Amino acid sequence: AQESLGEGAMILRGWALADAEAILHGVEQGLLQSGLRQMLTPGGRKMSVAMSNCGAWGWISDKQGYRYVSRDPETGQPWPEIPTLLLRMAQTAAAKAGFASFIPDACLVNVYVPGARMSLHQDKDEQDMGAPIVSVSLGLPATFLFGGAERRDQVQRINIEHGDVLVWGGPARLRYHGIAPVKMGDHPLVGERRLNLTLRKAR
Ligand code: MD5
Ligand code: FE
Repeated sequence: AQESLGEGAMILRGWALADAEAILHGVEQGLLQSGLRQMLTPGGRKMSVAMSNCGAWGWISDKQGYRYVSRDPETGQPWPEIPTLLLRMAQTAAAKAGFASFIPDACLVNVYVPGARMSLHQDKDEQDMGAPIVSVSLGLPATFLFGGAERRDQVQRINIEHGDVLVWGGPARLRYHGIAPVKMGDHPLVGERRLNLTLRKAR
């Protein structure tokens, strides 16, 4: 099933279900090398979401700001590779939403325990705003907050579940968005957490 959320934004319900276990396994392998950490905002506050990355570029935040770096600052090593199945899935989802030849070079791994949230923001640290972002959600459900082009714009609340894939491109690429505090629960495959994998073209 696919639904448009407005121009450039598409939700592919259950698109990752069949591959969820294999994708989870691949991501967990990478986390053994580059572990999860709660990054600091430029203002010095610890984020509630635990993060890591895979791919040639990884997104980090610290007191110096937000940026993409080619090595994990915790290990000094390159980030682990994007699992092949995840990469292919993101490319077919992007193509389905009208973005052919999407070549992600970064995948931010976001892990939410109950109570973790992400406040309203725009993703604007990538060089090519013509490339979409593909987001894969696994585990506990969440309420996605989908705003507009301006912070003050009204926010839609959209329920996102295990296996859902969202593609954000074109006019949706720079819309404000966030995640409401994740509710307690226990997912049979993923446990007491929500994972979100966002595939991006950083450079
Ligand atoms: C999440 N992550 O569920 C979300 C999914 C992030 C982040 O927001 O920055 O790590 S990605 C949702 C997204 C990306 C780009 C544009 C839009 C939404 N949008 O226009 O709404 O952890
Ligand atoms: Fe975002």
